[in-house]
Amino acid sequence: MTDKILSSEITPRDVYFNRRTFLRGGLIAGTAAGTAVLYRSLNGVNRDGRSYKKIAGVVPATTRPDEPLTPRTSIINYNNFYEFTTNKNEVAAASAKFHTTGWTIAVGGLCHAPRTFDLDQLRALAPPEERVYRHRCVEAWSMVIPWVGFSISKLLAAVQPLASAKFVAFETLMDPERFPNQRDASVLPWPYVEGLRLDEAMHPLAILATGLYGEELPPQDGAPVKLVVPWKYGFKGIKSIVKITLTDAQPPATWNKRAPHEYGFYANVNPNHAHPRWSQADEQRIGEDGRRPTLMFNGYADQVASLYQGMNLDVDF
Ligand SMILES: Nc1nc2c(c(=O)[nH]1)N[C@H]1C(S)=C(S)[C@@H](COP(=O)(O)O)O[C@H]1N2
Ligand SMILES: [Mo]
Repeated sequence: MTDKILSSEITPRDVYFNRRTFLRGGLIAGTAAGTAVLYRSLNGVNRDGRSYKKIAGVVPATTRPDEPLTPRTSIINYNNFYEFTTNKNEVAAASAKFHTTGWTIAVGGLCHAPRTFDLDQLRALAPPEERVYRHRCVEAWSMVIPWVGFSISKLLAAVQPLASAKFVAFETLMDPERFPNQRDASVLPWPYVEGLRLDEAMHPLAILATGLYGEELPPQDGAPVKLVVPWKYGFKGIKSIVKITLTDAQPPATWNKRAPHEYGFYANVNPNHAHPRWSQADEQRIGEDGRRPTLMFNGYADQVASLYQGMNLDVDF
């Protein structure tokens, strides 16, 4: 029985980063700089040279996919975080100096008890739980990530949504001093925003993540707090959240606004609904050879399919 052991303790924290994946990710192979970066990655050194605080009292996961964890080194060195850079291999370095001092999250809108949380108050809402989830990027690569976090339902319950609240809007910090690409509106409209229907946000699988591999979230993964909705494409998982608002109308979502025919508001993982420019039928699991089939709702259909009963998933994609 492994019930009492964190998955992050059973699997080596830093295993070899898959070299081919790294190269495929666009690293300039053959250059001195490229070789140095690859060398440090192969040796499992976090490129920002920092170590992260272990989170105390993490409740081990009770269920997890029967698939190997993606090494921590891969999770923290292959990222999408356009506020820093659009190069997945460069986010770790570009975010190394990012700090979260004095961070607050304002929770308001259609609720009885709007409130601004500092990080201690946020963490006090619920015990930290390990949640081992598949992560499926819309670009057709995937990972298995041992997050630490808690159900967003705990946060929403604390502010007491009004009966008129139907959606939840999320917003990333806007600070071009700390997020250099926010000076360039051609990258994306800033700040990054996302949204969920209230019943989706209330689902127990939807979490606010404050850590991974038993440690506080590194900047490149969305420190200090990131949304994780494992049955949806990764872009719904908005990073570095400062604002959460209950609304009665569907809130704007960054990629959906940018290219509505390519990225829907729902963005549920669906192998039968191709992206206009590529198939979603299979995926590259980082660190694995070959491709594996993509699962409906990313493998969480038993838990979440009922949320979408009666909807046409080709229309509301
Ligand atoms: N603020 C913000 N959140 C973001 C993104 C981003 O560019 N900015 N990228 C998204 C995409 S496309 C993915 S796949 C995941 C990646 O999360 P990870 O780097 O922790 O794996 O973050 C999502 N959240
Ligand atoms: Mo993504």
